[in-house]
Amino acid sequence: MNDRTIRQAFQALDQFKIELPSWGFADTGTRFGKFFQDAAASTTEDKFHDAGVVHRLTGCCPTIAVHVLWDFAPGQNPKDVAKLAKKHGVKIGAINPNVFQDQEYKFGSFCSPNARARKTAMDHTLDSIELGQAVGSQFLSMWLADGTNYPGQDSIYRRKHDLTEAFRKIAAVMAKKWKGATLLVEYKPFEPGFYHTDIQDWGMAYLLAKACGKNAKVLVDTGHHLPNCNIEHIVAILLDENMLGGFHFNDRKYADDDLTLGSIDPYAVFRIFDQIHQHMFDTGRDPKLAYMVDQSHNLKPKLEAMVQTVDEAQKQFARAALVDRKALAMAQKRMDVVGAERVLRDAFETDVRDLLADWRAGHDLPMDPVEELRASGIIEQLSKQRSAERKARGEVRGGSFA
Ligand code: AFD
Ligand code: MN
Ligand code: MN
Repeated sequence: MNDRTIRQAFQALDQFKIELPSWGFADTGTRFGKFFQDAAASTTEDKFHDAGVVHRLTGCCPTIAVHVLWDFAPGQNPKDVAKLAKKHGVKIGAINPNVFQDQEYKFGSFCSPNARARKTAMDHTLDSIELGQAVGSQFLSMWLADGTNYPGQDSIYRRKHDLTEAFRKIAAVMAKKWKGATLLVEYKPFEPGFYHTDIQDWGMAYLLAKACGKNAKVLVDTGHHLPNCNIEHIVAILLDENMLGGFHFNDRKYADDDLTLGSIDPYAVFRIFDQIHQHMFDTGRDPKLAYMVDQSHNLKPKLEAMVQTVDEAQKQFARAALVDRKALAMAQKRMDVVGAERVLRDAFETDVRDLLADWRAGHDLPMDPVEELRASGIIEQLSKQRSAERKARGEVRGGSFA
């Protein structure tokens, strides 16, 4: 690695900010049950505290995505929540309305055949826009669980029309009341809908975002793809169309597994970042993507899992910055297939731990944030403190394994 490539990687790391998910710090589980962690966050302030810990360890996580129903108490002044975040060294990032857990959404939210359910979803989302504007957020991140479980259950056409009409209204209200904010349209192939999901893939999300207008873009959740899907191809197409809004980072082996990024396929992560760097090389333009984590764990300690994901994202992003774009273009022009592939593999196989350590040293950050967290005793201290707080609140959770 010569000085020029190291400088290139350092510049890439300087720009690479990763937003943390508030829900990633609290106890969650699978549909088969939750396994509690004593150190897990219970309150919104706990989540902000934990995000602040991750940001201080990594230096690249200044914002936290919030879930409206889980992080704001009814009637609470959103500015007070923003102040609480600031107290812990982070700012509120993307606003996630919740149109999937209320009983009313049994047959869908914006796509429901029940007009009242559609209205409830719209009212909640309009409230979320007010909230986002009040806290100075830049993104409204929409994920719907809408879909059906059986052939014939509902009209796919009617659902598409109602959905498009609703999202156009949301985008129009944002353009008026929340200038500069972006509507992120997230897709997911299945779950909880097991026959069809109304926003099932990148194409449907693209159509919907396009129908909304200039302030809507597609959100790629790296876990929301069917097995063997070529995600970097989708990323390249959306980038080239200026329709990629950002990412939810996690990894998958089978479905929406929400595993830590790169734990299953680090080369896939590298290839996604390679397409972003290639786009910036080709166009000279930074697409200003919203890089966000979306993971939740009950086996790995939550804080460790979050720092691991951020460390992995930085590692792969730095590697992708090392690709010799000129040599790659030359090999592609000569149709030198092995030569082109070797340019990519040279960067992917570069051990960037020392480079990352140097970048971190330059920012007064620990060389290895995961090791620093594990040696710090923070998790043990939080386990004690939060167990005592739960007890004082009379909260009984049926104990926890560790
Ligand atoms: C679930 C959904 C989706 C959404 C996230 C936060 O699958 O990824 O972005 O919850 O609401 O993981
Ligand atoms: Mn997601
Ligand atoms: Mn998901």
